[in-house]
Formats: sequence, C-alpha cells, structure tokens
Amino acid sequence: EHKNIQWFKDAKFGMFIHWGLYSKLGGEWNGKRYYGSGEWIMNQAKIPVTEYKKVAQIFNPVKFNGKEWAQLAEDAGMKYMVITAKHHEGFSMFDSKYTDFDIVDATPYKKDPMKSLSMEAGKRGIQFGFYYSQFQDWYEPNGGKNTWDFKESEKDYQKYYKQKAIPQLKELMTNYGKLGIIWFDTPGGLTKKETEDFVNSLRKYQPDCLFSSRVGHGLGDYKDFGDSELPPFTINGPWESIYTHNDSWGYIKHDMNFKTPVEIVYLLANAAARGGNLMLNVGPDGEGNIPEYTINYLKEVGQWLKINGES
Ligand code: JFZ
Repeated sequence: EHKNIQWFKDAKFGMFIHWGLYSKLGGEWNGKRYYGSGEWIMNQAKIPVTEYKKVAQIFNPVKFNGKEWAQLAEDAGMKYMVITAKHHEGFSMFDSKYTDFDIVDATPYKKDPMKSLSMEAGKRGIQFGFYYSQFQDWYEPNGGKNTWDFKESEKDYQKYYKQKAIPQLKELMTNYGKLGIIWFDTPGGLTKKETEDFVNSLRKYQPDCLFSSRVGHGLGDYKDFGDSELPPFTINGPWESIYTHNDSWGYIKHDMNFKTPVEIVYLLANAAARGGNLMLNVGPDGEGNIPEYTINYLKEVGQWLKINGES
C-alpha cells in the first residue's frame, strides 16, 4: 500500500475536470454535431493535425478563474481535484518547454491556468492532481492512436515517451507544488518492465504522489472503476469510481443531461457505502465557464453534505 494513501481513503468526493481545445469545439465540427465524449471529437471527425491545431488560435478562455473553480469544489464538499493537463488530442493545458502546442505558446490566452488552479486548491486543503494521457497523443507522429494522419507501422512509441510524455510529466511534478495524484489513462506502447521503469523514474520527483491504475499492467496505487460502474460490496483496497455530470467528459453544448443533486448524492452514497470515492467530472467550456447547471447542482450537493455528511 502507498504510504500516502490515507487522504485518498478519507476523501470520498473529488472533482474531475476535462478541459482542452475540444471544449472550444463543444461537440461541433464543420457544422456537424457529435455526441458521446466531446474530448474525442478530433478522432470522431478524423480531423487532421493541420486543421486541429488552428483551434488553439481561437482558444481564449478569459472567463477562467482558478479561485472560483477551487471554491466550487470546496463548496461542493470535494476533497480532491484532477484536471486534464493533456488529453488524447495532445494539447498541453500548461506551460511546457517540450512543445509549442500548449496554452501559453499556441493560444491568444498566453497564460498557464494550472498555476492558479493548483495554488487555489492547495489553499483550501484540496488535493490537486493532473490527468495525463501518457500513450494516446493524436498530435504527435509517434504518439498513440492517430492513424488518420500517421501510419501505425512508422510509429516509434519509445521516442514519444522519451521526448514528450516523460519530460512533460517531470514538468507537471516539479512546477505545480505538491500533487495528490497523477491520473494516467489508456496505457499502451510499454511492456510491464518498461511501465515499472516509467513509474519508478517518476516516483523520485514526488514520492507522496499517487498514480492511478490506468498507468497499466496492474501497477498504480488504487483501483479505478470506470467509466460509471460500481464495484461489489466485497471490494478491498482503495478505489474510486468516476462519473461525469452529464453524458460527456469534455464540454458538449448540446449535452444537457445533467444529473440532479439527488442523483449525485445517491452516487456518492453508493460509492461511500462500498468504501470508495466518487470523482465527479465537470466540463468547462472554451471560455472557461463551468456550466450553470453544474455550479448550481454541485452547490446543492455541498449543502446536503454540510447538513448530513460527516465533515
Ligand atoms: C478514457 C478516455 O478515453 C476518455 O476520453 C475519458 O477521459 C475517460 C475518463 O477515460 O476512457 C475510458 C478509459 C477506460 C475505460 C473506459 C473509458 N474503462 O476501463 O472502462
């Protein structure tokens, strides 16, 4: 068991945030609407890298306010927060030396939102973490799974890990203070031994930071159930269940299927009764606004927790 697992076991409730260039598209490309997961639109519409990178030029989330986001998490009764530093689209939502395809270098916004968000979370005693798509990177010729621009047979995954994923993970683990979690996703391209080396090489930057199980090969510090599934009551060991507030992880403007406060409390109770956490996802839009429904419903859940919860 990880020596710093206790906060996670006690947390019960966390905020997941999917935010990237796909949030600007909002589920629409060339006048056509896409459904499902907004953060997959580049793949769904098979958008070429040369087209997709232009979205960065119009991504200007001036409404983003790290203080308000962290305050919402606190008001909702959430004890941790995990935000997409880089999703499968390959765009870095933080300042990175290892690519120009990041929010500081490629957008008119030119600022690093992860700086204030990590600080504001810390101030409130909320454990802060990053989601990082370690294998899938549709922007990079050597990254995982973009087969509409690049030939699979010509990909050199080791090169991608060495030149982008590992250096960027180091940046995330050294530039944003103490991290609670790195949330890996959809593993690939590495053997079990290579995954162990990968994990061990990162541990040294922050020995207290937890790694999600989707780092692959049964490694990682706790189990994830997903998406939107709950384990049996007999489950042992630390775990988390992930759900999203509406149907998509990333913002989709025509997805209004938001879970009500009662439904959220029910999910929370269901996870807590089995000894696990609920990490509920919110999808801010391309301007940096969290949807009104999400703000209002989360505040109601927080009210309920204040009256009926343990702490
Ligand atoms: C992954 C991502 O592809 C998706 O965009 C989103 O970020 C989600 C939280 O994670 O999708 C998955 C990964 C694993 C499972 C399901 C969806 N799974 O193991 O059931």
